[in-house]
Amino acid sequence: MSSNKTKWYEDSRFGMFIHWGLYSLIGVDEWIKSINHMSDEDYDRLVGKFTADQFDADEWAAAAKQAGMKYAVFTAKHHDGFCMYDSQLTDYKSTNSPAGRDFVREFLDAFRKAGIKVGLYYSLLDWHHPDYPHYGDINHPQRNNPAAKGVERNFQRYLDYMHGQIKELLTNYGQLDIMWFDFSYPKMAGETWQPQKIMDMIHQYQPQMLIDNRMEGSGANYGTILSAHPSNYAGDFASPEQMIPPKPIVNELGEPVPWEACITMNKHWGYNATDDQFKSTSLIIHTLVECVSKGGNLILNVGPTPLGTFSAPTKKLLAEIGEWMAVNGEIVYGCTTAELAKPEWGRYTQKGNTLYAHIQEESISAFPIAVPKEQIKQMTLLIDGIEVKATDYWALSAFKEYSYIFLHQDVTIGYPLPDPKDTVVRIE
Ligand code: H79
Repeated sequence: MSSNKTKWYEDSRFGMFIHWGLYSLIGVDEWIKSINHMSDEDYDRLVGKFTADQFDADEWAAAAKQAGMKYAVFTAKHHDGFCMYDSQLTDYKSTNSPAGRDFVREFLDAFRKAGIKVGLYYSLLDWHHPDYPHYGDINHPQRNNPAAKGVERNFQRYLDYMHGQIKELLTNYGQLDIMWFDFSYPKMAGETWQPQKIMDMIHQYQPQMLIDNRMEGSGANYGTILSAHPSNYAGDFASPEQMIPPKPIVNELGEPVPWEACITMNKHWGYNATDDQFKSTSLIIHTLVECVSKGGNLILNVGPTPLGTFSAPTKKLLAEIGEWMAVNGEIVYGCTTAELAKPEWGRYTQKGNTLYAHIQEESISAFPIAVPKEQIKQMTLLIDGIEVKATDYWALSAFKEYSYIFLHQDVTIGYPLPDPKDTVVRIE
C-alpha cells in the first residue's frame, strides 16, 4: 500500500537499473555462467581481467540525472556471487581484481552527489558459494551440473554468509534508499531465507529503506504483497519484470500497491557486445507514461561495458529521453492514474486536479478529451507554454460530451504547433 515511506519513490517514477559484473566481460548475458554450465574455474578467470579502466561513476550519475531518473539501483552482487564491493566475508570481490576498487562505494558517492536516490541489488541466488544448493535438491537451472555432484552443502552456512553480507551493506555504506533482492524460485521462497533476520537488520540500521517483493517471489510471482495480510517481508513494491501490467496493481482490498516495471534497453541486463536491438526513444517514453498512468514506476536498465562505460546506443537513448523529460517531465513526477479512462490517442496521468495528456498518435482530427469545456480553465502545451484552447469543433458537434485539443489546426489557434507525437498537454 502507498504510505509516507514510499512517497518519494512513487513521486520519482523513473529510475536507472545498472547491471555490471564479471559477466559484462564476456558480453553475452548476466546468466552466461548458468546458460553455458561454465565451471567456476573458467568463469573465475574473468576476475583477473576486470580492470574497469574507464569506470567513472560521476559520468554514470550525470547520464542518469540528465535522463530525468530520480533513483538508481546497482548490482552489489548478482547471481554469479561476485561482489562489486569490499566484502570482508569473501575474497570473491572487485577489490581483489586488477581494478582493486569498491564499485558500490563509488556508485553510491557519485549518485548521492548528483541528488539521485540510491539502491543496491543483492542476489539471493549465489552460484559461487559452496553452500548454495544449486544442484539437485532444489529446483534450479544448474541442478544437473556434474561438477557439483557429491558435495556436502550446509545451507545454513550460506544463509549466515548472506545475512552477514546484507549487514555489511546496511552498515558500511551510509543511507540506502532501496535494497533490491533477486529472487525466489517457488520452492525457495519466503521462510527459506530466514527473512525475519533480514527484516530485523533493516529495521535496526535502515528503517527508511524500501525493499522489493522478491524474498517471496520473482517477476511473475508477486508473493503476499497483494494479500489483505502481507507478510512483514512482503516488500514495499511489486516488481514485474520485462512486462507492463495490463492495469494498476491493487491488493485484495482493492488498494493500489506501489510497483516498478524493470525493463532492459535492449535484450539483456548485462552488457551484450552484439545486441543492438535497442528500444526506440519513443517506445521508452510511451512505456514510462504507461507505467505512471497505471500507478507504477519504470526502472530502465543499463548494462555498462567491460571497461565501465555506457555504450554509444545507451548514451544516445538516455540523452534523448532526457531531452523529452526536461520539457515534459511534469507528466511523470508525482503523477499517477487519472480518473479518466485511457483515450484512444495516448495516455492521461493526473496530479491532484491537474490532468496531463500525452499524445502518442498522429491524427487528422482534433484529440477528444472527455472533460466538458466549462470545467477546463486552461490547457497548456508543455513544449513551450503555449496555451491551447479547449473547444467544441463544428465538424464534431455531434459529440457534445467531448472537448477537443487541437494541435494541427493552425488556423483555429493562430500559430504553428509541434508535431503532435509525444506532445504533452497540461489540462487544468
Ligand atoms: O537481474 C536481472 C535478471 O538477471 C534477473 N532479474 C533481473 C532484474 C532474472 N533472474 N531470473 N530471471 C531474470 C528470469 C529467469 C530467466 C531464466 Fe533464463 C530462464 C533463467 C534460465 C532460464 C533467461 C533465459 C536467462 C537465461 C536464459
